[in-house]
Amino acid sequence: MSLLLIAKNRDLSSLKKALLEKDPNLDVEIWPRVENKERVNFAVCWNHPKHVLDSYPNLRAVSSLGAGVNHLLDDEALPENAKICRLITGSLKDQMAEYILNAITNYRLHISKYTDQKRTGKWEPHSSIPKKHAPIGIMGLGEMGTSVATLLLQHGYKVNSWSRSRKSIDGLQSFAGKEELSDFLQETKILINLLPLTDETDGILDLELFKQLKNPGYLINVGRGTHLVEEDLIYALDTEQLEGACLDVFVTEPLPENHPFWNRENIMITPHIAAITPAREAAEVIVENYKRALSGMELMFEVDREKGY
Ligand code: NDP
Ligand code: OXD
Repeated sequence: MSLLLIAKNRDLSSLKKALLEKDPNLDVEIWPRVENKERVNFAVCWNHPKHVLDSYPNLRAVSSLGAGVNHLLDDEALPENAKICRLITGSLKDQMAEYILNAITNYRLHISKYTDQKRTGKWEPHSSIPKKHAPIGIMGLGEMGTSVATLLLQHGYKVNSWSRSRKSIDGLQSFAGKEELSDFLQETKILINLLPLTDETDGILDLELFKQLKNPGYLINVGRGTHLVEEDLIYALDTEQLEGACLDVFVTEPLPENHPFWNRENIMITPHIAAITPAREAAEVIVENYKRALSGMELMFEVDREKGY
């Protein structure tokens, strides 16, 4: 029995080391050097080459090496009977909350304007946006969204959320379902996308949606690149429906050199780093799920294939 790690362009040696520290009896292999494919029962994948899973006949479960699973569910070779799970850890949730708080503070205090001004030696103060004029809307109130909402509420922000089912968190106004999306948007100035990528949410961040925000809105996209219709963002910025955006995920990653986003002062860009699973914590969850998969138990953070998250 063995556990396989598969990722393109990613060094998996520290994860292998952490797994063996957690359980020295594990047999851990790193793709593509796999001795006996029939022995592999559990695979951990991040942007794996499509169809590579075809050649492992005894897979009981496949785990994402992150919180998102769209890269797994997109793969037609995903074994039908294997369970699917994802990696959620305490520090992943903390990192995401810190990233978002920081992005909001940067926007309200105009930090990127001052960074630009420093380049040209310009001394020009800007009035910061008071918290009470910056209601926040979080799309997706799952593991990540809940952590973000909790921190923002602690910092005195007005927070709304939008999800499929209604949530109950002290101080938060929860909107649910398609029929309440417009009401949610009309209550929101700073929009945070933390939805999973599914057929229903692909392309959801478009001009029609931006138009409904309190004007001008601000967008933070940390979900997936294709949630956003990129040309609609440019149009919304040009027509001042949006004042700016902070983007961590893109349709094409790495963001191509000649992409128009690079030259926009009001778009903050980070290279998909909002929250990264630390190897030691990842190992804890993977080992637990590996054991559960071998004994046929329900997995931690198991994914519902029908829902797509
Ligand atoms: P969860 O599965 O825990 O939560 C998803 C949330 O989205 C739930 O609240 C769910 O509603 C809601 N949702 C799903 N579909 C719809 C829909 N059609 N309409 C309304 N609401 C919907 O996901 P996580 O919080 O763990 O992660 C979310 C995403 O964040 C990941 O899929 C990944 O893409 C991204 N991510 C990005 C990272 C980065 O570094 N940039 C790091 C980690 C995650 P309900 O609760 O009612 O089911
Ligand atoms: C994730 C991510 O899904 O890093 O964890 O995007």
